[in-house]
Amino acid sequence: DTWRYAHEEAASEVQGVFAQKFKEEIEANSEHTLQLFPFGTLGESADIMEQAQSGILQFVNQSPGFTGALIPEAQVFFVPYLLPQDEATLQEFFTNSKAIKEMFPALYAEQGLELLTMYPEGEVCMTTQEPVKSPADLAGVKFRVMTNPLLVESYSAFGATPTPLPWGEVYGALQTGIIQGQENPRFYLDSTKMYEVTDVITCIGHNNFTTAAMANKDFYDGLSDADKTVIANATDAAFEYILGYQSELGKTSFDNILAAKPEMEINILSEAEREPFKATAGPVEAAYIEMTGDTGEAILTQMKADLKAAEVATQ
Ligand code: 6CS
Repeated sequence: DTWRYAHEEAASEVQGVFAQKFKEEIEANSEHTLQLFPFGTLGESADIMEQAQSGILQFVNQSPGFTGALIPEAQVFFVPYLLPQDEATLQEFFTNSKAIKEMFPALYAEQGLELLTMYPEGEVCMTTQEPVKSPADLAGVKFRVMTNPLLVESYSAFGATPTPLPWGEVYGALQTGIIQGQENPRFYLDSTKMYEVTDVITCIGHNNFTTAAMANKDFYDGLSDADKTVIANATDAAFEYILGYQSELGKTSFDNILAAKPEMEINILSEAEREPFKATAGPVEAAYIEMTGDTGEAILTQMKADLKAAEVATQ
């Protein structure tokens, strides 16, 4: 059969490279072919999710930033400073997390989705027009966030005026001044040329961009065991590949940006400067629990245990 797979980025970006690897593995090990639809070819993130839920698409890659509007518990990835910056710990977490492997699949299943894997895309940093050294510098800044309520909560706590927008509107909104800031992983600030429409990059270590690959559940449940094995193996291969790929990519992003725009200001805030941002973690976590109740709290507790285990395993 021909299976259709849509994702939220360009073919050459992290989600595109993951999808390409997945496709190669499926096609090398089965009679099936995969047709890939990069960002823009079938609409915004919300559109491709609808298409996957309705079965027009067999596979979709969507970040919790958008899935959080559908599965409130997925917003846990926007509790600031929950995920570590240490690369080895982070990779160990994504490889073995019980929250991801054993708890999230049931929540995705309720939405007609078979969760295949979650993986990291790199450290998230802000880009703005003016320097950001403290939450006070974000006062009055209309800051674009992905469309989920907890991210709105989080950027309010950072002092900004959060403005949820689909990705396709971000560049133009920065250009025309409707918004004055946005956040994304390092590589994406480079590949999407955010430096053309903002002047300052600020890293406060508050998050790593998480994304997820999934299948339409009815489609998946109807597959033979052999096909399910092919999909599981292709997922593992793409996951393994992307861990190293995205890590390497993130290391050169700022050099590329400075080469394209030498006057770009890049500020990595110090531990002391990060303190007031870190202080928002408690209240945002409380807002998350209020939004998601016992299921959300159980996931948060498990994630913290997984993160602890990952830290111990990589020491
Ligand atoms: O900010 C966004 O909306 C986008 N960011 C990334 C890194 N991937 C896709 C997503 O749509």
